[in-house]
Amino acid sequence: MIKRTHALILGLLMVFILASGALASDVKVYKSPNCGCCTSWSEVLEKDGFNITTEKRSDMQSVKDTLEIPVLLRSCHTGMVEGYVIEGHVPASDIRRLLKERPDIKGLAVPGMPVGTPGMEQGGRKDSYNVIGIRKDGTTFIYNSYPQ
Ligand SMILES: [Cu+2]
Repeated sequence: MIKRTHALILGLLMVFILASGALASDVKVYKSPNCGCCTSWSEVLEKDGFNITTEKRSDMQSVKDTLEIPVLLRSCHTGMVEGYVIEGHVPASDIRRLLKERPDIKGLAVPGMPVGTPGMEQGGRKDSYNVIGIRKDGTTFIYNSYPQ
């Protein structure tokens, strides 16, 4: 009887863990202490339902070196979600699609800091930009394009 109760509790725990995982993904954000647009991007993701933890780093280039983010694709902050690298102002919907489809790639990047990306709003101005997919061998492809 005790064993059955334990099994039931374990089962409920598993359901709870799986359910909470499906609801909110944890994003670890590396940013330099004074980066305002990095914080704005984090807030956009938070509103979209992601759990954000921030690590302030004054050596962002070495963070990107360690994660082997191609130099030409670099931006301000770097995020990590479920093993994927998210470089720069990548829209939440593209991260959701990534986590749903789970391609065997390194991650996504929006190089530079285009105006109109999430966290880079400036009035109504929206520059056109691509979300770049980074394969594990460092080659790239266009994952999505804006405006749509
Ligand atoms: Cu930025």
